[in-house]
Formats: sequence, structure tokens, C-alpha cells
Amino acid sequence: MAGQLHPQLLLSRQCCRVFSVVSSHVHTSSGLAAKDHYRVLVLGGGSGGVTMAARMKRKVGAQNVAIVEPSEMHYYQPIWTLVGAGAKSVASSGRSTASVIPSGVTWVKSKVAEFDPENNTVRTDSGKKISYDYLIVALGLELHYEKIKGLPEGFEHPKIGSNYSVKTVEKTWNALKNFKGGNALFTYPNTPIKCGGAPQKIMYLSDAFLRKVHSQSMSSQTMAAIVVFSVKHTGKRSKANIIYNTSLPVLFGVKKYSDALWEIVKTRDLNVNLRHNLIEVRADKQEAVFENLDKPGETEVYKYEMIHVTPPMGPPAVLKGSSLDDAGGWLDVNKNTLQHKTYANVFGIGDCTNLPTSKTAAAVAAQSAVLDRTVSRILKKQTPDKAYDGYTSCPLVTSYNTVILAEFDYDGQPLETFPVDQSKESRVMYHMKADLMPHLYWNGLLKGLWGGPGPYRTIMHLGMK
Ligand code: FAD
Ligand code: UQ1
Repeated sequence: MAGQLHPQLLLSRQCCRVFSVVSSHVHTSSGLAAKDHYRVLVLGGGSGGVTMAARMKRKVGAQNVAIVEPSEMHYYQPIWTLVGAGAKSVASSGRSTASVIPSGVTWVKSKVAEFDPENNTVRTDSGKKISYDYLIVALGLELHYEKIKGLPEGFEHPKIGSNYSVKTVEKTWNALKNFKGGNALFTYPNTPIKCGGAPQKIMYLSDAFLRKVHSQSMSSQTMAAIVVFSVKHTGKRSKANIIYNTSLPVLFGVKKYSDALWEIVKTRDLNVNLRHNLIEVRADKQEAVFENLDKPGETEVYKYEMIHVTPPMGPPAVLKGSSLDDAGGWLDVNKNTLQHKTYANVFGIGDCTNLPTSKTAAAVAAQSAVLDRTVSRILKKQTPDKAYDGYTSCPLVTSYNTVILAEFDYDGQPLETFPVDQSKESRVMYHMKADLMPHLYWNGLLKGLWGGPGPYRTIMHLGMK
């Protein structure tokens, strides 16, 4: 089996293979003809894919690295929370894929359609076969709006939005700014999702928005600057019944942050219903149907004036049933080294993997440092020696100027960077999320220069002793 072979041996099995090149789908910044074999082939040009391509370029040279990615645009998804709340523009979240692919690295503008890890080959949807010495899978996850009856066509109606897609994120802001009174619903599905905090962040922002006076005519900057945080109902808030219906049995998976969030929910008069799963949206009637996961067969219908939908999510279809997935369809990797459990020259990063941690860009950052080390060691015929601790982070935006910065590991233990109690709402952390993090993403993470805050954590805490 390939997993028992050294990558160099695997390489020798396919090095003389010749495949045809569909040149119209292949872009090289060097202008050289694209090849059919790469030392490192990266699948997916999102956060994890671009980051690893930048790191692998430094190891093996740009001409030996390619990324397979179909999309013309690359999005900084974490900012969509603020786009949905009217505090940032959607345009600020996107850059062309061409501009984020490291220079000299080949961009194969296609979808990967099939894996053949026994022969170190993938096939794209245009029929091209590409072989590799090392494969890095960074395909993200898929959104399944269609699993909710009435969607996605329900998005043609107003009063409904979803921060999870570039197509629907501005609809959230539209529904919020036009809200007059009634139920404002926020949902969390019955599947693993990316950024587990995002479904409730938009609820806190909506609550804050509705507490403001004359908010519609303000620019987002002004809004953020003058927001007055009051437990009294001002603006339209007194006419709103804010409801968070989540499939989960908890508000947040880590107790320290969950306790802080329950306090906020109580103080701000937000209604949380656990184990409630959205199954249908009747957008023409402004009704949402939820199943009660603790009472099989029981459903409840909620009228709404606004609904924010977090869709069910799942692994990329191309992984499901391939030889690379686990029983759930996710890429089956070693949780310490990020190496595939069967194929020693295959690695994974990010949302497509079965790493048992919360799926975030912050996790991708920490994973990229470990995976860089793992691949370097394997290139030198050494065994991997650095272990990923599951680090992930979720800046829980609780208003237009506050954030609770959740950071934790595989065991759900807080792993905080700053020498303060991060479960407390903080203005500095909001500034970090809204203004500093995008720079860190575009200029640090995607350039392969940011491997998460791990190295700084110790220094920060020492500095305060
Ligand atoms: P992605 O960045 O999604 O990239 C996957 C790539 O694979 C895409 O470019 C896609 O086009 C490509 N692809 C898919 N199928 C194929 C195929 N067949 N062939 C080739 N390419 C393919 N993270 C944080 O750290 N902090 C936050 O505050 C935060 N907030 C978020 C808020 C929202 C609303 C959302 C949606 C996400 C948020 N995230 C946050 C999560 C973060 O954006 C993701 O976890 C991160 O982008 C995952 O990176 P990835 O490379 O695994 O997947
Ligand atoms: C992070 O590294 C990261 O990736 C670039 C994010 O995604 C946007 C984050 O949201 C966070 C919080 C981190 C962690 C960084 C620090 C400085 C705590």
C-alpha cells in the first residue's frame, strides 16, 4: 500500500508518466508552459491552499508548485460577519485569485474531479491529469442551503440573508436595516460548520444595531463610532423579539466563553432555544420551520421579520467516497502531523480535514506552521516532529465595538494569547478583528509568514509576570 512506501519511492512509480496539458486553463506567472507533474500540488486556492503554496514555494521553488482552483476571486470570509451588519463593504473582502497566487506558482484554473493516490495523480474537470510527488488538500467545505426546504430560492425574497456566502451576505444587511419590528431569527444547523461563533455574532450585532437611533442614515464608520451600549431598549429594539435557534445543546463549546455569552444573552434580552434545527423556510409567508431535536417528529413554526440562515455544511463532494476520506467524508489526516493516514505523501489543511477542532482561518494559520515543518522533515527523509495542538480562535463579535476573543485547543482548553481575561468584552480585540486581522491575513497568512500566535503567547505571558 502507498502509505507504507517512502514518498521518493512513490515518486519513482509515476515519474515517466506523460499527460496532455489543457493550456487555456493553466496560468503561470513566469509565462512558461504548464506542466503535468509538480513536486508539490495544492488542491484549493482558499486560505489554506494559498498559504501552503507560499510556504512550499520557499522549500522547493515556485516552478515546482501548482494550485488547482476554479474561482477567479479569493475572499477573506471572516469579514463577512461585519459586512452582514453593515460595518464593512463586501468589496473589501475580495481580491482576484491571480493576485494572491504566489508569483511563479502555476494556477490550474479547474476543479479537481478525481483522486488516484495509488498513482499520485489527480484528474481535473477538464479531463487533465496532473501527477505529484506531494499533494496538499485544502478544498474547504461545501454549503448546503438546498438541504433546507424552500432554499436557496427563498433568498429571492427580502428579509432573509446569510453571512456564509458572498451571494447572500449583503441580503443580511438589507434585512437588518429595513427591519421595522417583530421576530428576528438566527439559526445554527445540525452539521459541523466553519467559524462556529459566526451564527451568533450576527445576532449580537443585529441587537446592537436595533438599539441605535437613526441608524439607517449613518455610514458604517459613524455607526461604529457613536454606538451607545445601553441595556435600555432604544431605536427599534423594543419592537424586536430576537431569537437564536441552535441545533447544539450548548451556546458555545468552551465553557469559559459560553458562560460569558450566556451573561450577554440574559442582559440583552435575547432568546436562545437549544436543539432547534431549521428545516424549512417559507419565504413568501415569512415563516421558518424548526424541528426539535430532543422531541423527534415535533416541529415549530416561527413567523419572522428577519432571518439569518447558517446553512448545513459538509465535506467537498469530490472527497466523499474517494480513497482519501474518513467515514464522514472528510480528509482523513493524522491530528498531530496533518499527514494523510494512508498515503504518506498526501497532507491536509483547513476546513476539508477531519481534524477535531473548530474550523477557522486562525486554525489554518496554526496548521500551516505545523504542516510546513511536517513536509520539510519528510523532504529530508526525517520523521515529522512537530505536533498541532488543535489551536483555533473565534473573535466573538458582541457589538459594533466589542469582541470576546475565544482561543482554545483540541481539548477545549482556553489557549489565550494576551495576558488578560479574554472572556471579557474588549474594544481592543474588536479593533484587532475589524482592522488588523485583514492585514494579517492578506500580508501575513497568505504569504506564508503567519503561523498563528503560538510563539508570541509565551512571550506575552512572560512579559506580564
Ligand atoms: P477556503 O478558504 O474556503 O478555501 C477552499 C477553496 O477550495 C476555495 O477557494 C474553493 O473554491 C476551492 N475548491 C472547492 N472545491 C474545489 C475543487 N473541486 N477543486 C479545486 N478547488 C476547489 N475564521 C477565523 O479564523 N476567524 C473568523 O472570525 C472567521 N469568521 C468567519 C465568518 C464567516 C461568515 C465565514 C463564512 C467564515 C469565517 N471564518 C473565520 C472561517 C474561515 O474563513 C475558514 O475556516 C477558512 O477560510 C478555511 O480555509 P480553507 O482553505 O480550509 O477553505
Ligand atoms: C488568526 O491567526 C487568524 O488568521 C489570520 C484569524 O483569522 C482571521 C483570526 O480571526 C484570529 C483571531 C487569529 C489569531 C491571531 C491572534 C493575534 C490572536
